[in-house]
Amino acid sequence: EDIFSKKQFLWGSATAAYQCEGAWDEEDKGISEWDYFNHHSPLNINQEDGDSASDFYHHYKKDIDMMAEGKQNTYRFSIAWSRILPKGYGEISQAGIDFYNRVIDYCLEKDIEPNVTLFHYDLPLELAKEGGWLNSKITDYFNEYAKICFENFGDRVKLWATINEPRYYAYCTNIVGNYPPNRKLDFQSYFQSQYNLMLASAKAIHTFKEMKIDGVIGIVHDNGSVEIDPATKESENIFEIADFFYNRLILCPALLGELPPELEKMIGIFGFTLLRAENETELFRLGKGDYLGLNLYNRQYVTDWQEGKTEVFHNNKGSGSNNKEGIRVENIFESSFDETVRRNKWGREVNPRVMYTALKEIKNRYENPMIMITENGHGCYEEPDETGYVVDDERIEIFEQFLFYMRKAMDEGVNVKGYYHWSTMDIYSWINGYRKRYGLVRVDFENDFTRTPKKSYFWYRDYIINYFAE
Ligand code: BGP
Repeated sequence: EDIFSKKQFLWGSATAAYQCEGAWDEEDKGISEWDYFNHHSPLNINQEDGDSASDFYHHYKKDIDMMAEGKQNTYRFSIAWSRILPKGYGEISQAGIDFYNRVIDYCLEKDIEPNVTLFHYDLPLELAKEGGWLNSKITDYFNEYAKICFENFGDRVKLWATINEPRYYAYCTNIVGNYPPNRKLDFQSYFQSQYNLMLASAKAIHTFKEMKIDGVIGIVHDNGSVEIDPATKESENIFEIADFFYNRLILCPALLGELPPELEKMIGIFGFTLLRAENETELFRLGKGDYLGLNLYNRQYVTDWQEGKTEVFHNNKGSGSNNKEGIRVENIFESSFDETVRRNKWGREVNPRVMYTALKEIKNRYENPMIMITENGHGCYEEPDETGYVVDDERIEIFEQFLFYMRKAMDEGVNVKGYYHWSTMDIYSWINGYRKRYGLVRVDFENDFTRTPKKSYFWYRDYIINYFAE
């Protein structure tokens, strides 16, 4: 019996290793690029790090208990590559394998289906030193690491994702420059990293199939669904360009098993060169995923290039300013600003309708794939009362709207099999540290990492109960 018929619908929540585990150097864990960045880089603006994070490493039972009590039937988390392979390749850490075995087994004991992501930004430092995602050898390193995970956990884990948000990750590491290795406006590296990430994913998916693991595997894409400002003059052209920039290098390989047919044209427009694998056609064909994981927060609202030099607009500070977020690519296109849409303190659109439009678009353009919403949530500053309880009505309001639009898309035939709220409990936010909170459960980072469920936790629990009662 497969898990989709057993569970009917997967309702859960998600985290990522570096953002919640802590125990950054416990046992023989290797150092990741994020450990190094947060400890040594002057670009770590808030001087926070994930050394202890939410201390999930020692609190995982409590967190999984709370998922179960909250009626969640699945949990998405990632494996820290440097816990399994301290150097990224070579020697395996048994302590690392044991930790994930404990987490997986405890999930299963509580009837929580583990959904494992192999890579969520925390590259082993040794690999970063060898050029990271620009080194063409990385696709084989990743494949080896994936194979070790399949061998060790594939008997119990049925839901897998290779890589989290290759596009957004390539963007932050190469264009915005706020994620290590902090390259700025480096379009060449942006496109090459995406290509290498997709090739790595394809190889791992092929390995998974060859090993005949009983389960499904896919990749997780950030929702970059493109919408055109109605004032745009060359709307068709701009749509094609922006869609390539945000989506197509990921979605075509992931869902169709091939590179986008417009690749050569786009190489001309953006002016980059790609170092390509000789047998790429075969590799991408064999590396098509079983489903798409979609992290859905907002859309990409774009228009024609107006004027001015290439520039990125990214509000890292959470100061509440209402400035445009996005990019201007000189002579090509730029992000637009929609004044009518609500925004969070970080200048990002809070726009639940996009859940519906993105899902419909993917259904219509990519052969109606199986989809899981692997992340969706709302980050904000929060104050608990004296008992530690948080009345997060703002989160609940937005959460409800997102679910409404997801259900509407499902009613219209979009094949959504699961939903994971971001995040299970409060965790480290990559650039904004611990003040930007997403959790259904409050974590008191100053006080023994005490967990207190928020109002949204109970709201979600009741939502799930009602769903199954219908
Ligand atoms: C996604 C990432 C997550 C998470 C989330 C919220 O891009 O996959 O890891 O952090 O965004 O983003 P942030 O923490 O920057 O607000």
